[in-house]
Amino acid sequence: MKIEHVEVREIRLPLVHFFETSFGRTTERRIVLVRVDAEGLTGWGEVTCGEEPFYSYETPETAWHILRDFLIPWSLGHECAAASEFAPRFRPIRGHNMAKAAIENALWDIESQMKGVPLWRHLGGTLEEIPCGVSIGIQNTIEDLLERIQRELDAGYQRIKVKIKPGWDVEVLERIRREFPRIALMADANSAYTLADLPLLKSLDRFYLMMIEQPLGWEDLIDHAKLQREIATPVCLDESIHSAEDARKAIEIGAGKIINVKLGRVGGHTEARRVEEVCRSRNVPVWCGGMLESGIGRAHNIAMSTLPGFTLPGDVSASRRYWSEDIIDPEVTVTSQGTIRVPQTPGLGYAPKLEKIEKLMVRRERFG
Ligand code: OSB
Ligand code: MG
Repeated sequence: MKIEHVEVREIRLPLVHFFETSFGRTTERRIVLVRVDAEGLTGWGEVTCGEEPFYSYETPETAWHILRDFLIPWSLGHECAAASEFAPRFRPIRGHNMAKAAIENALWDIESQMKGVPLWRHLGGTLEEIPCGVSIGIQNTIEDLLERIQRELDAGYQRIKVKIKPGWDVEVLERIRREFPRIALMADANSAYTLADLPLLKSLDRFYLMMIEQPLGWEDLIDHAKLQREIATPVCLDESIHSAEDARKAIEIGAGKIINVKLGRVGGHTEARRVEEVCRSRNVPVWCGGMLESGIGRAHNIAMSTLPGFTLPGDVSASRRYWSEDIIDPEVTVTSQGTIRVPQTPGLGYAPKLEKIEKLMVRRERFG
């Protein structure tokens, strides 16, 4: 496979409802899309970073820089036998996994088209219907949150994740459990606590959550291991896991019992498959996390979620929860059972709406 052209674009996409985590509120996404041409075919990838360096250090600006000055020059014109061979080529560049993933995932898209199979099958996926949950951000009031939970349950979603932070935790979970005693419920803290909060974190055991996601430091494993020894609720790691090696070490020291896999955070499908393998061989369940992706990133998430280790509902939900109109055709829809049926056509299985992308675009750069 030889990369002939690469095009990087930034689009602005307003969310239908703001999304708030412990690190801030987003109302409009800035999304960098990467289009790769190789072997007469076109593949698409998405940089999944936030607008600000609050989830990780990557931003649309850092991704643009790393793509333009390193990843694209290192890719153009190079011959490689498989999409999976690009990860080693990018290895000397430290970090910047979300920028790397955008190119690599576009190559996986192209490679699956070359083979004439759906991307999910090419990745080794086996599940043709994936279980879906939703991630609900911090709301203005608890009443607003309860109402949103009811709406998502009515739509069929299989589990509810809520965001927590100091001051929006115990009382919120108390109210949710009073209203919805039996639902599959979990909480994501996005690193808002420290071990000094141990008594509070321990007290959350009474809400019998499926898991608590990334309660402690964004790069920490050690304190998460200490915490997991003290609480009954399973710890799920998100921010701290950047590779299969991180996953192995986390499991070895008992830093958590579940891992959230995000394609951007681990650098693309090649490494995501390794994370899945490390976890599956150790009986650690994984699920697919979300980064408020447009349809392109969402389609890649769906493909990854078909790998056999993805046994828990992911944060992969319908396009309409995020956008008045998505940039792919068809949009992602969820069945009344809270599942997504995977596409059966070769490649990504969802076609980018080129005219729509053009309209939303604020900058573009072409290479090669
Ligand atoms: O921690 O999982 C997270 C969104 C942005 C940044 C981090 C996270 C999230 C979500 C949203 O929880 C998941 C989604 O609906 O895409
Ligand atoms: Mg998270």
